[in-house]
Amino acid sequence: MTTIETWINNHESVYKAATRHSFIISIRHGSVDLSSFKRWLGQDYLFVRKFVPFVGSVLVKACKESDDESDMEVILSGLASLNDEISWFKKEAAKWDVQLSAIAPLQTNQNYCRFLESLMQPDVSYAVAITAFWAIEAVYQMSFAHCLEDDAKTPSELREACERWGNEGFGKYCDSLKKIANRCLSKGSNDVQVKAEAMLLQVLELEVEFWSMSDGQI
Ligand code: HMH
Repeated sequence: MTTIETWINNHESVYKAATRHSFIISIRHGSVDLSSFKRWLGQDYLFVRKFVPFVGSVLVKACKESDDESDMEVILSGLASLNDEISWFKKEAAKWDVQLSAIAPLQTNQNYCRFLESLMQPDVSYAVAITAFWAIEAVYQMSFAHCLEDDAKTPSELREACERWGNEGFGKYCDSLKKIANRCLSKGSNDVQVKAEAMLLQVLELEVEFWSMSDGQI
């Protein structure tokens, strides 16, 4: 078993809470409250704007610390898709009459963004940062792919959002990130492994809270 597989098995309940949250299940059932979807849209736009510099910091760490030059292309493709994502959020917000410039980050979103900032510090190793990057992307991939399964009743006007993260190409990209993370972790010291596992748990908890915030539960 890979390091990440072992950790997912060890933390199955929080992994499930993050990837099968009631907000996602409500999209999949077609019962989602549209005000929740709009709240998610506005808050996630703000999150993604903070996620870009974090991914930039992972790219810088890869250039300095990676022993495989192909890592750069994978991370760069992630940045390219974030560029498309920002345009998509703007277009989607216009479609739903959500005024992005008027939105302030809610507390849960602020907490998550502060966590991203802490991971941008130079003393955080590449192995820890790339594991966080994979986890953040993988939660969205797993969640939204669930809304596109054959028996899902996802409303047609929400399918495009689900397809952004639930499509096969995004799945392959997440697999590439996972492979890089596992390679770095297997070469990492015990200290790096302990830090990375704790960080993975924090990501999963923050993702659960982000969904709950979107759903208006907190
Ligand atoms: C909160 N987690 C959150 N927002 C996102 N857009 C992603 C993960 C994946 O990009």
